[in-house]
Amino acid sequence: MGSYLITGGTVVTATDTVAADVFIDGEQIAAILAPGSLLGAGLRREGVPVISADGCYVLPGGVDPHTHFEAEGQSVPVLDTFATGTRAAALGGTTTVIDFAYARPGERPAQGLDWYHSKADGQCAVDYGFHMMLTSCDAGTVADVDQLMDRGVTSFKLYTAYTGTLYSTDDVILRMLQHSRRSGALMMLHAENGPAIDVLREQAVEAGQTEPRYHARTRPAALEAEAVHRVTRLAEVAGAPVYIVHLSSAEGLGEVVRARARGVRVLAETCPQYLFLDEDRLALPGFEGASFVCSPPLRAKEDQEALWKGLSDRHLQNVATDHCPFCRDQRLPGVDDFRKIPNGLPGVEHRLEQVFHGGVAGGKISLNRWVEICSTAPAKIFGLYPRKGTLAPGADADVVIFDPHAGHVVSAKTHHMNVDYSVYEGQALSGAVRTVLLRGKVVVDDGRYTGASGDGRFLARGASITEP
Ligand code: DUC
Ligand code: ZN
Ligand code: ZN
Repeated sequence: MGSYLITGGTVVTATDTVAADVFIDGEQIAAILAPGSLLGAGLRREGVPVISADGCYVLPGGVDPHTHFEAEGQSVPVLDTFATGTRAAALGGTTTVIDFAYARPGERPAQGLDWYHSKADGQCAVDYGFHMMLTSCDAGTVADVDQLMDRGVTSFKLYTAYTGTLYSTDDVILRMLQHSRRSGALMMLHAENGPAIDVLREQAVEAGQTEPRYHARTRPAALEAEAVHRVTRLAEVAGAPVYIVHLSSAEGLGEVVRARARGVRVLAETCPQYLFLDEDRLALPGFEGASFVCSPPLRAKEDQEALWKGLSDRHLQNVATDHCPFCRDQRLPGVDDFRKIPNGLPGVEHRLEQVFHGGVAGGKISLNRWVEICSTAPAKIFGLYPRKGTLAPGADADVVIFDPHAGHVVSAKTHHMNVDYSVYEGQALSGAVRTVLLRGKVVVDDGRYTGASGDGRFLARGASITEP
């Protein structure tokens, strides 16, 4: 690990946009100074390598707080491993991921965490942490949470959907929120009304409505909004913050906005699929329709506009990918029965570029807000800031050099995720990630991967900043 001087770029953080040079010493940022001043201090004579960022933005590495690598919880396994998925993340400028660990039936969460460490340790191309899914809560779960907090897992996912498997009842959710208030753990909620969805699914199947588009019809936005309302009210009663994962709809967002107006500390993420894709995709014939199944489902075009506004108005804090890819063969058995299609879409590689493209180039958010949404806010919310999420002396030297004038077209032929199709096939993105450093090591050089599996380290996370 040596030193680098990044020159000629515009340094962009959540708060500032300045022409500056970045001096990296070992794994950390050593200094950010006026252009040329570090060279003038004799660094060139000392042989410090210079990376030119002329015409580019220089920003903190992306933090994607929602991925599922090597997950086995659905009917078929996710094919992206920690090695392949994090490599794709690095190529897209994401230098930290937080994946969802879970315990297998009959095991405690601590065993689930051991299992996830055995999958990820030594394999990752970027730094990584874990959330823990809490799915069969009992009297011992509070102690489980405390134990995991001591091991650097400080956020936990509960479900109001998937009755009989992942689902938690309101009493469990309230108790966990009350505990989170005491312990500082952050509860994350998958907010859709599972029992009501079960009724709609049963009725659709009885009526012979089993094509992929009925996946969306049986999970309407009203049932997301209902669950968001309920869990934010429970958080209000508990006096605890709550984080809504993969928020997909204008109606759901409305409940977030109302809860925040009441003073509830609600944080929420949306995902690229809800910003760029709409429910019409599910009506495409055959595999095409099946290839867009995720939960919550894709919504209407108007929802996309509302979500962008939510990001710009700061009611939504993060864009996370919920990367959970399944290939064609894994989806085909569900072409005539949506219940058999595994839920989830690929996307970990494109988030930074997509939010720049749709948000900054699209005139919806500022450069600083882009960095905040993709890096700073998730680092704060998930206990990684200021080590991650900013460019400042002492922060990890996770740096992205982003060329706003370059561009590329997304395609399964050229992406690096281990999945044989892209839901964004043909999307022409303005701007491209050029060079990426992970703790001072160049892992992407001019678009080519130069890192190695095992470059990434486990991140034991601290307490959340819930007012980022
Ligand atoms: N929730 C997720 O977070 N990912 C995949 C499917 C789901 O329901
Ligand atoms: Zn979920
Ligand atoms: Zn997910």
